[in-house]
Amino acid sequence: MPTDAQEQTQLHGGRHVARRLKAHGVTKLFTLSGGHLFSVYDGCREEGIEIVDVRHEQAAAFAAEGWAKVTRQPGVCALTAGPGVTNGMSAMGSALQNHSPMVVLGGRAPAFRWGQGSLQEIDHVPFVRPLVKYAATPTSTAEIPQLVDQAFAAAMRPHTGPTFVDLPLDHVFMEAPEEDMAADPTAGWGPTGVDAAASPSTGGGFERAAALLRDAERPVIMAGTNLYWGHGEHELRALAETLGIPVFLNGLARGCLPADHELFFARARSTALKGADVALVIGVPMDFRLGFGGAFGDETEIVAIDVAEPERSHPRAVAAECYGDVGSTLSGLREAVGSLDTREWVGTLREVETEKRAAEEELFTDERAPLHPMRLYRELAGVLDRNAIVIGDGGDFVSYAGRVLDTYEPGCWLDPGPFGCLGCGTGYALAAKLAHPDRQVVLLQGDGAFGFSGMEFDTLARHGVDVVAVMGNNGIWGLEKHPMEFLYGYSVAADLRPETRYDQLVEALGGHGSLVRTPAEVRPALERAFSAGVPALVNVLTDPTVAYPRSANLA
Ligand SMILES: Cc1ncc(C[n+]2csc(CCOP(=O)(O)OP(=O)(O)O)c2C)c(N)n1
Ligand SMILES: [Mg+2]
Repeated sequence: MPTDAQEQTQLHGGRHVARRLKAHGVTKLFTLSGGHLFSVYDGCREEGIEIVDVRHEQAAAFAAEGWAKVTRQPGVCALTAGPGVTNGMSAMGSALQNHSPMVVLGGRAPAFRWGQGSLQEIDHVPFVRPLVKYAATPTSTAEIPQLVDQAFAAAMRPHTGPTFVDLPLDHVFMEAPEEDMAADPTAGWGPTGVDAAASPSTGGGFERAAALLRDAERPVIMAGTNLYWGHGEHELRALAETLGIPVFLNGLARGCLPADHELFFARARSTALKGADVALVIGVPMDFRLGFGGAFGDETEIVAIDVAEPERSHPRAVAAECYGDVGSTLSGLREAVGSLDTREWVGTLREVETEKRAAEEELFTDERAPLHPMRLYRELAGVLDRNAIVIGDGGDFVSYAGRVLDTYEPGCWLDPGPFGCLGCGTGYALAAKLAHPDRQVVLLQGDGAFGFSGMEFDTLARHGVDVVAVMGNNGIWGLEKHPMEFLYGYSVAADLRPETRYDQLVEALGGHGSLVRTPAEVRPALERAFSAGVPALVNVLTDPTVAYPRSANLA
């Protein structure tokens, strides 16, 4: 007679990993091969999870982050032991600061040999721990599923973010019974960034916020990335429309109110934030992007609203704080305040906005060759669909895009975020197009940025991912060269080769490439790229004397 144990199906550790991924709705695993990961691949193959292999682990990890950014679901990558994991660390740092939920699986030397000098042996946990919300190593095959579940739960709990589990070779190749693996995949997590347990629309902070808003004459909303993770866009719009509050957006919140909405503003930002009597600062830290709080007026009363308590203290005093489900905070405020008369305030800001936009017209129609980036973006805007996903990876070239390209839907503007890691773009683009194959995915790349991950055009070509990249090729590290010259009167380590044919590189890797020297050539080149059916690079020579006018660089 067989015993109970003999009747149980035995599955190897990699299969158990894959079964948990599947239980969490994962459909793609971004990776680069390493023997430590073979059983995970075998498990994914059995469970129907697509394996998307790249040319450098940074791209696998940025693809996982990019997947999260465009789906609001956790992205997953598998990085082989030692250098595979270290190569993915920039993306972990990026995801931590962007609050992007992702699960990083690491290969690892077999536990029974730890300390004896196995190939690629190193203890990852101590050095990834500061970059993730959760880092763990199973001590047996049977422990694997539970740790994977915990990694998903931690990634999805507000503040959402990256998590890490490494898989010692012996545990992940050996078997354990199937039934020991029962764990609740949904334990502890709801929709991204929504903490159902926290109800912020009551309590002292909320009452104070409502009272401030009720008396406001010049209110503004400044919203950022956590509004997106917290699924707050509908309530944001309802609040803004009901009370007539002008809205400014940054990070992943771009598109949470369409750029052509009558309450959306961008150019009038400093006038509005400085002049506001009450500012609802939603899902965005007062970091360098908001001048550490100095972007607002000295007298502006700040109401801080977020998906969870902020990770660091505010750099200036705030008048009220509401942490928890953002949607219910915003709907609560709308109901508590009822109505406001902001017509004069909104009218003033609209005048500023219109005037500043009109002043840009000259550069939008600039005929110079090499091109001004603004001229290029005017042409690009003409061929972009409303739901196009635009990804920025570069310096000044991307700063111009952030200023002049409009976003109409959530999850349509991906920049590196405050960690500012060049090279994130190809991974983001790979994931974005795989997640949304029917939409335009446009990667804006500096010529410097291209160098970090240009080989991923091979990845895009092999997987049939027809992203359109548009390069601002100024032959320099523009965002560094101009400030260094300003400070020192000269620059070093700031020049690249002029007119490098990155388009030919992309062609050699199986893509479509074209070189653009004049404004008239832009539109036809873009149209060819969008209809190429393969990944494309439009290599646009841009003017190296153009420096993005910025007030702060490093602090
Ligand atoms: C990984 C990484 N290395 C270096 C930097 C510093 N950095 C920020 S912008 C920039 C220049 C980017 O040059 P390019 O992509 O050509 O864009 P441009 O400014 O010329 O438009 C550099 C080197 C960074 N942000 N990330
Ligand atoms: Mg450049």
